[in-house]
Amino acid sequence: MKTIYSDDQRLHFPKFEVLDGELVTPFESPQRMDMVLSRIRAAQLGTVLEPEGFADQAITAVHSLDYVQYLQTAWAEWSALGRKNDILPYVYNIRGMRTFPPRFIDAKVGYYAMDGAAQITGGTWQAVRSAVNVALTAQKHVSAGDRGAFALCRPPGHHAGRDYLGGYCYLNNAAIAAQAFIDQGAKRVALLDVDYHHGNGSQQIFYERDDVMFCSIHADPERDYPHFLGYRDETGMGKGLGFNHNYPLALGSGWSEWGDALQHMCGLTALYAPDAIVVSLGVDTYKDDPISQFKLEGEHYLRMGEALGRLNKPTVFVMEGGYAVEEIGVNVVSVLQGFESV
Ligand code: Q9C
Ligand code: ZN
Repeated sequence: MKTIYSDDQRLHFPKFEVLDGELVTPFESPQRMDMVLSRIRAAQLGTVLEPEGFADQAITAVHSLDYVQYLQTAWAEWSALGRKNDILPYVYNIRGMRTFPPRFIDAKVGYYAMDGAAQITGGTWQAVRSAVNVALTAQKHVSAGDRGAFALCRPPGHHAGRDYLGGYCYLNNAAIAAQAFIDQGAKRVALLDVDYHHGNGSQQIFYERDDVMFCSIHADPERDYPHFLGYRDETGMGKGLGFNHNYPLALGSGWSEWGDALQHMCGLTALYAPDAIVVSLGVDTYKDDPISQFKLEGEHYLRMGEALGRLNKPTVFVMEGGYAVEEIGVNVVSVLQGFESV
């Protein structure tokens, strides 16, 4: 299987994040990509390719134009005021407030943010934009006949909604890849999210649509991030009703619970009969993940890949979370090898 990867994705590296009220070194680091790349090479998974370039149109098909322009210009507007630190909101656009798109940078920073875990730095736009190219290049290879391709995206994307960032995410790489299949003529695409956290951005983007089915297995949002979306009763709206499926699991869940949810999700996916599948591949479900509380073990990633492979559809894997840096490479590659083995 081909891997698509760009060094430009290293240009984003915020100085800190908040964990339990404390400033700590960000878990979402460039080092994560090194671990995955070195395992891909050691396991001889396949060639590692640079992304091609793609027009912004593929992005504005799922994100609002004003939001994309904000991401692109935020650092220039911020630093023009003499500011040197990474961009972090000091206000949020909460219930009952004015919701017109603001013009001044400080208002925009709060307006387009879901939380404070997605700072914008001087290199963020270049990294985020190249991650989109990585996802779209993988999509292009699959569209051209590859059975599977791996988009080693960073920063991740599944928490980014139509017009907001959050949870280390800026542009929704997986949603952009799914939409690209549709724009190229696919009738149905399944977006399967196996990251530990609910893919709130992906859910929002496709919530009222029946041409992209969104399914997510994740930590119960009552107890873990993103808290305000990802409950079982969110099943879609309008013509999207019945095309959104959430599997919230209790903290501490292991393979017996997780594997059951996967089996159910794969059953629904087979019935949906998609033309293509996009997998939001987070491996923060691992037992030793520093910010997560599921109990999956190494062998389970192979099982996961086999189950996804048995769906027997053209599949794009898009990297999301996974922070136990020593093991994320092994676990990601196990999923991809499991997929290829069936
Ligand atoms: N105690 C992804 O995995 N902080 N994003 C949560 C929970 C934000 C995770 C802290 C986690 C975002 C792509
Ligand atoms: Zn996650």
